Amino acid sequence: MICKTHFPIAACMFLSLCAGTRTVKSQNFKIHLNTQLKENGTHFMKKTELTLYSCATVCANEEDCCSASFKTESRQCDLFSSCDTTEDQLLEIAGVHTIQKTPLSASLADCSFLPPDSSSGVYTIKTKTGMNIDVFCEMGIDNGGWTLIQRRFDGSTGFDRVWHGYKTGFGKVDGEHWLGNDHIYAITQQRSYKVRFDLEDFRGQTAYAIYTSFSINNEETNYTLSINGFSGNAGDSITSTAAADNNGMMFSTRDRDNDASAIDCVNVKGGAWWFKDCSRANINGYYGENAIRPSSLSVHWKSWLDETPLKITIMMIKPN
Ligand SMILES: [Ca+2]
Repeated sequence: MICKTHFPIAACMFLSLCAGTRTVKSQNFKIHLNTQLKENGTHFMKKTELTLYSCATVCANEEDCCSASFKTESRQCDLFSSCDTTEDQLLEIAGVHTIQKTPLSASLADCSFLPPDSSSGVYTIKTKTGMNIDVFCEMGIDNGGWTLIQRRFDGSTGFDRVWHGYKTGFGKVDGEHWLGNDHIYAITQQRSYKVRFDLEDFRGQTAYAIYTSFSINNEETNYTLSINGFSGNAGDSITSTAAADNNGMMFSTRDRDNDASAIDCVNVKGGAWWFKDCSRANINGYYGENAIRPSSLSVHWKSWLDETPLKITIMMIKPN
């Protein structure tokens, strides 16, 4: 159980508990201390519970429970079928605490906010800046909680896009896609993030790379990349060579050459990236097992399999 306290007004926690053989749902809560709701809707259950949190767990497991009150002295846990989330509905009463279910998406700043037993899939996150973004949350790899930035697996989505496409994102979030540089910026401004690349070639070989620090700046800087701290078994194709060190580089697309090369890197690498002169990582290149000539245009990760085309690429982030 993760418990984030924002006393004295409210506490927020995730519950992920097991009660016998019952399926226990996870739920996000707001907890108001020494406060009771004026209107709690229909009272439908009264129980004795040891703690405020076990009372919240009971509410989590009841489909019809929207709010609960817990009296610390008598340990009485009352469940109600509705609730009003406005602050002026609260009465100050010592020793009574109000538990309110809140919509899960309202508190999701990225996929790491999901309870750990959540399924991989599409969720709507809301950034600190108020931006609602549909993202794919990967909950099965490396302890889950990863927010996808990029994914390719069948070549159904073209990645040869202009600036505006990479700015706003393209493809389908539950399929092949680029999340969008404005979205990546909004997410990575919130906390300190790491990034993970998962790669698979057409023979089924897999490898990964993790960088402990990852963020991009805003469009005024052409989404300048900050990345470092490599680990993994794919080798470092992002920062390992001086000529092709992507750290600190601006983003380039077919219609915007912001690289540090005399040539236009997009012409030799395809796709779009934080090219320098140019890049050894090329996950936004041209997709295909055999058809890509020259091979420098292919989807590849040079430090792992040189310019061998890759079948699957995933780029995803999670707070450190
Ligand atoms: Ca250039």
